[in-house]
Amino acid sequence: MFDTIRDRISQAFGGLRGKKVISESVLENTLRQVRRALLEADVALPVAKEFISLVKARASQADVLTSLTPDQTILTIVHEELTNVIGRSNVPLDLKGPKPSIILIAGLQGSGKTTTAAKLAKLLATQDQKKVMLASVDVYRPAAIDQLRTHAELIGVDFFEPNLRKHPVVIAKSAVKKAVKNVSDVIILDTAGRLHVDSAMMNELKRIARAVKPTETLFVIDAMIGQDAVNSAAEFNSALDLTGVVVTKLDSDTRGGALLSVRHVTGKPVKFIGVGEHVDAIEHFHPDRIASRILGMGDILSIIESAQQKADQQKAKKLEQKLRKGRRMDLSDYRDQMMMTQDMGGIANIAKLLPGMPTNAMPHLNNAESEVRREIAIINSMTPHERRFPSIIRGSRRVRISTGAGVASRDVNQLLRKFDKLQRMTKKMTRKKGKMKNMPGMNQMPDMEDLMSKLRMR
Ligand SMILES: Nc1nc2c(ncn2[C@@H]2O[C@H](COP(=O)(O)OP(=O)(O)OP(=O)(O)O)[C@@H](O)[C@H]2O)c(=O)[nH]1
Ligand SMILES: [Mg+2]
Repeated sequence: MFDTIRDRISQAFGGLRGKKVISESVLENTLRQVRRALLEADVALPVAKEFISLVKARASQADVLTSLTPDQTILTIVHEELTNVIGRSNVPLDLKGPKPSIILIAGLQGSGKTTTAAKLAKLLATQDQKKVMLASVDVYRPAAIDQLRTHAELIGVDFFEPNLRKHPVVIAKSAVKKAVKNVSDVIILDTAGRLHVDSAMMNELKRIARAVKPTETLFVIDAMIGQDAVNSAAEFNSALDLTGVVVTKLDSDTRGGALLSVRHVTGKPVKFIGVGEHVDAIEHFHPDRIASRILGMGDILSIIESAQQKADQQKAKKLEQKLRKGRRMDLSDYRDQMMMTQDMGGIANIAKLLPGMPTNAMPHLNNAESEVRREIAIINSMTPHERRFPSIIRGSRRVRISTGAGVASRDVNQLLRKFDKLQRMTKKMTRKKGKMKNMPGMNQMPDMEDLMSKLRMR
């Protein structure tokens, strides 16, 4: 997904990377390339134009170009504005009203309506434990009903058997009546699609909507169609009171234009994306994550999230409190910090997850990791008293510890020297700032913030 646009944008930013001073003309040139990348990805022209002008206005401010890291500041602005264009934040379905909630699915032929209806049914039934009923008013294609029935059976949700001789509006009403009787939480109404927007289809949809008053009216759009899809989105939006959009087929080799434009064109949030033919292949849409993907920031956010979850927050807090009280960090605290790095999967493993990690950085990271392991072994060989007062470690104690840890005496010395330095540094830091930004011991890790910002520039 988005491979081409990502490559093009990354090329555009290549010229900024690491620059300490960025002139107006370099900025101009970069944004021109970004604009071209967006248009090549089939992003609607007004969307691309507005996006670029917003970025330009913010990036041209003097404090950005003269900031310490103008390249990163500009990329942050681009990320924020791109997120804004595609929707700011995730907007979930609003199913809080009286039951049953009615979800009407509309869209052009083959856009993925029936598949999406089934995917949503499964999502709501399994994740939200809703009692779901699937119904179709697509009387034009006999196979359409069978297709939805099969899905309902496979997922294990209720299915409304329509009377195909009746008009779609009548079927829709009966389906809702059945859902009420059935005490369903949600009924999902699948509709027929046409190749192009035509007034007969739109009238029928409008009549269905008027008859059943849907809680959610979702427009399903095929990401592969590009500009045409965006035009049809505008037409559906003016005919129906859309509450959201589902962009499908994002797993295919799409250029991404529909996804990037549809929010701007309709003013309606993309609520879900379809990422495959399978009934599980649906995701809640998170604009910030998609923006990160497009800007080649990969899944950094997810990585940070999981690292944060794994890090032992309590231990870190305890140490911070201890240091704030003016007490010294000892070697047990240091060991806790080191073990936390290991719990997070090790430095090299974390780094491996980062997209575009330079391969020549790996040996260095592996070294850092084996050093962490060595240091933990050394500290494990000490007595609690030695961990608290490392200055007593000399002569025979040092020999005992190094033998116990299976390392050379100088490794013990090296750790002690390093720890002494660290202790003095943290003392200074806590005294100066009253607040610790970087946890001691973590300085062994590559500076993650720096690393991330470098990776963002790739
Ligand atoms: N790769 C991929 N294929 C999808 C996705 N969603 C739907 N499809 C496929 O697209 C084709 C059309 O999907 P349907 O759900 O039948 O589309 P529809 O809008 O109901 O079509 P009509 O009822 O004929 O208007 C099927 O082959 C689906 O498997 C998706 O997210 N990814
Ligand atoms: Mg269908």
